[in-house]
Amino acid sequence: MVEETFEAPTPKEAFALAKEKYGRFSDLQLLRARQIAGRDGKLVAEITVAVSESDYLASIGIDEETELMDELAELRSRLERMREAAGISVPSLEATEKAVKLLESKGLRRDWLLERLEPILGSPTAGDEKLLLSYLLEEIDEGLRVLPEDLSRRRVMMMVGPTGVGKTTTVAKLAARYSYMLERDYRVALINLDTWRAGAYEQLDNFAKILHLEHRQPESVEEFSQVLDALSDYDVILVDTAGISPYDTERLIQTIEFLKGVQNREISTNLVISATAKYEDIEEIYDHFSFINIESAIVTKFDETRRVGDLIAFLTQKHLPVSYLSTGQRVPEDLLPADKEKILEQFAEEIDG
Ligand SMILES: Nc1nc2c(ncn2[C@@H]2O[C@H](COP(=O)(O)OP(=O)(O)O)[C@@H](O)[C@H]2O)c(=O)[nH]1
Ligand SMILES: [Mg+2]
Repeated sequence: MVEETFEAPTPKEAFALAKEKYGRFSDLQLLRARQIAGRDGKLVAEITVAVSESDYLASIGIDEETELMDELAELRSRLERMREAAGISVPSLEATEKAVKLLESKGLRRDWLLERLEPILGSPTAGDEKLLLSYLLEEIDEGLRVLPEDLSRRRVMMMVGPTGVGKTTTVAKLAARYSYMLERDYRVALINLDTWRAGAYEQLDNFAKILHLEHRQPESVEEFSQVLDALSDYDVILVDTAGISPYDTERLIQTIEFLKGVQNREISTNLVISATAKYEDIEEIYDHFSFINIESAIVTKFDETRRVGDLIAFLTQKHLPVSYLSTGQRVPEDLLPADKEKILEQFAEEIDG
């Protein structure tokens, strides 16, 4: 079977594209459907179908014989390229392999590394492990993005992410930061959408009382809209949500409903992820939230690990900017606006050590 993915503004249109291409074939199978945020931030629906190899070839106007010939020609040219490479740059490939292995062992992804290395293979840099590493560090530097703090317009900021990652703590830190730690005091209000966990409201409410912050807990989408309207004078509204594990569809759907049901305000969503998480886990969480347009990542528990390769791999691979780093449990001190240097320095140290 051959898998093929179709993209369109809606799942229906994406499926129509697949049917248009393979409709005359009987064994079109729908494998997956999901919505993803495109690079421009717009939502795109993605549908993956499976068709038999012969249908696939027929759909692109190739019968099996021509395909075989093409494959042979491709093999031949690949062999020639390999022979060429073997003649001149066997040692340089060794250095490349070493550098890739080292960075891979620190959490970076092989695919990503090889993609970065492709343009310089065969150059003198590729023959020197040290040069290669500094080249790759620069690539990481370029790939990492930071979303600068911007309070110049009124904002509603929602935290989403798994349970225990530090969403509520981050809301409290940000509330303190915005209301009295910057050059200007901003008017901050809090909204709790975590109606699942007993005590979720109280956890934040104690803090809200100390800082004299408005704190609401709407029970429905309509009420959420009304609360946002009522709080429209506030500079920043911070929204805390229930922790959602990848297996928790019910909560996810409710959070999405809250988010999509609101028409009166733009809400920026921040995915809160732990620096201690493994690449696959972060990716699973990210995919899980693919129905939501994520504006930035807030990285917590930066103090709990020296190993930041998985985090870097995830952020660069998904082109997701970081907005804040949380570096401990203390509220409000342990929070910094995201800083590329800090992440890179830690990574460089790890490579040296
Ligand atoms: N070491 C460390 N602990 C943190 C950090 N952020 C949050 N925590 C702790 O993680 C635990 C869960 O935090 P909480 O905000 O309730 O997570 P939530 O379930 O996502 O709301 C608490 O014990 C926090 O003190 C951090 O940056 N570093
Ligand atoms: Mg919480």
